Amino acid sequence: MNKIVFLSLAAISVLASDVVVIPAVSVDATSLSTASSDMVTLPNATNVTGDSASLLKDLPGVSTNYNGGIATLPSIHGLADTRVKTEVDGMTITSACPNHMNPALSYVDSSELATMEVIAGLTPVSQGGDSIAGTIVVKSKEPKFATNGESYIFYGDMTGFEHSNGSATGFGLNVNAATDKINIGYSGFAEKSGDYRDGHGNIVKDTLFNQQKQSLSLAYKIDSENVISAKISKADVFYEGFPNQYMDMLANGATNREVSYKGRIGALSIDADLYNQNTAHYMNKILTERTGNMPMNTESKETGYNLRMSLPVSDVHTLKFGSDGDFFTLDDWWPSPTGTSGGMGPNTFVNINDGHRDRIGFYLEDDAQWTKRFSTNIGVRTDIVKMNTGDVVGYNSNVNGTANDPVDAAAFNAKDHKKEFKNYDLTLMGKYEYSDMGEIEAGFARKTRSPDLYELYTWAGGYGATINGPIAMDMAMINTFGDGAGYVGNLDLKPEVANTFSATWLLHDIADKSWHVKLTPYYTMIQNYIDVESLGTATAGGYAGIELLRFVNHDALMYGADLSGDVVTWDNTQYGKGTVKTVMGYTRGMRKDGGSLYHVMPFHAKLSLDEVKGAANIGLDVQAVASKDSIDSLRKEPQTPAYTLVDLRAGYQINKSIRFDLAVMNLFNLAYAMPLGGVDVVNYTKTSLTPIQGMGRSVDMAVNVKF
Ligand SMILES: [Cu+2]
Repeated sequence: MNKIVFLSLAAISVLASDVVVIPAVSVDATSLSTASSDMVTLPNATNVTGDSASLLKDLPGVSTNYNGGIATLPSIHGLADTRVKTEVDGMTITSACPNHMNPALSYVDSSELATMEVIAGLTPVSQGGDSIAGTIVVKSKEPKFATNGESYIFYGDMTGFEHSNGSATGFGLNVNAATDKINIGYSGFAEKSGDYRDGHGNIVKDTLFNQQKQSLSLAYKIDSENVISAKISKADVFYEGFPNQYMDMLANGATNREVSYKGRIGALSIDADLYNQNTAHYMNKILTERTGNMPMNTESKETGYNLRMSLPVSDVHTLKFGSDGDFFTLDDWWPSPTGTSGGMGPNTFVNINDGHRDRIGFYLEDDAQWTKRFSTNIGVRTDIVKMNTGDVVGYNSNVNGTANDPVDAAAFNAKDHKKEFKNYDLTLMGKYEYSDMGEIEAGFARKTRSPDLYELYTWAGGYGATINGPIAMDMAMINTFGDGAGYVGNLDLKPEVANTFSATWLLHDIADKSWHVKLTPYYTMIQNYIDVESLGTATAGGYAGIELLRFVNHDALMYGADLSGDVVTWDNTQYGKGTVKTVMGYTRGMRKDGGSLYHVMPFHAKLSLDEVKGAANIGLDVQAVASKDSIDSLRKEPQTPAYTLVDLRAGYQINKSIRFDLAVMNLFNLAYAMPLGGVDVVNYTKTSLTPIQGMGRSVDMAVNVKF
């Protein structure tokens, strides 16, 4: 376990990176000698979850946007979703849904993972591309092989968990059998939850979900330095409610295949992945939660590769170079629920017809260790993004005098849809260890993200039609932001380019063991930030009163700082080891021509006390969040009041293989509105713009058995 964690840390030695180690029952933080990385250990089987992105929420620089029960969107320094580079075992998985209900991390459960690492500050180009925020790197457990003359090994673990709030239950199983050459593994995970209750005891409707995942893996150890592996995974969500969307997910099935090679030829290290995912996504309304019928389908096919190489060329320089490509096609269509009568028929509404987004990237990076205390990382990369889409059609030309939407469809079809973006990124940073107790890393990064298919190609309401009730409904179906508004794409969008200046200052005791403090200030100017302009307020139909918005480029500015630290407060045989930890963050984001950016987390701070004695541990977390006063007026983002949550945790390692954990989340059953939850359009009216209420008290239990 330690070795796996250590290896993945060594791969990205950036001062501003942070790691969640899962489940890391036995990992000792001090075994990780790279002072350049922090890690957050989760000595708690209650952290086994199918919503693995939620585990990142306590890392410096990270906050999370509510997105259903199991599709949380991580946000780094106020930039979320497609702006964050997310890599799962070397793969890029793109959301195949106009509301981004199935982002990359929704396909992994934490029980199969070894590490989740976040680079919140400057990102080396080898870890970047087609993103302007930081990078999240998620790695599955590496296969083990029989050693020391054993003919085979058999190992694995299983976790069962239960959360009182929402009556959630889940089960994860990992089994591996290996000889000294071959490892065969199986992982299964199933999880189900009902609607949770808020701090007032009210049920928050449409927060339920039910999912299942399975994977089979095969690894072959060619020799001590070369391993080739293959994995096939099948993930199914049977239902998932989205109270901040007008639609729910009623089915999401994805099949994923991957082949990987990790090894070394002479001095050259190679890390290569080839992958493919097919996704079929279906939205409608969960009828126990809300009424209506509007079938919406999305299908995507994604194929990609990732080739990373590293070669030490002198005592000082190591060259890193490689290429990655991602080839994504998507269809998005809405069959008529009413046939020939009514406004949603007789045609099938074609939202995106054979959309393509193909990206190919190349990078070159120099890691130089000039002296024992001074190192630099300089890199350039280019990404070429080609996009195109076919012709579209609305539900009808004119039924009952409310056409839906021949004018926009004809005008959109008459335009050229083909786009090519040639982007380049640059990273320059240096790290100086100025004493045995302190080091500083500082530099500059230029990063670029091209628009996604929905931002560029969704068309209803944007190409000349007078927006009537049915068109406002079409627009409300496009909303990756949970803000209750309706959106239309824009063929003229340019890629967004972030220019970031950032520094990370790290202080620690001489032994680098008993205390650490890390401060990361940052300042980012974003040219052509993909934001919105108002097309007005819907005046007719079932969506009257909602905001209608078009994606447009705006220049924007973001700045802020993260502070984190930990100190061992006592360590003796009588009381065990006590550690106090803190994480706090402040971010401000604004459009240059006025107004605040959407979904920027207000100032927040968390203080944790952990006590470990022998086989037992207890912990207390206090999380304080300031009121959200900086809001995006274009999206009518609601303000949210300040709140403080208290969680209690306890765990006991019964013997070598069995561990029991208990947590009481939101101990005082506080009622609070989530600052990044979006607006609740299921429990409240569409136009009341009421923020989603957070979860009230929950008693969570988990048992983990290793074998
Ligand atoms: Cu969806």
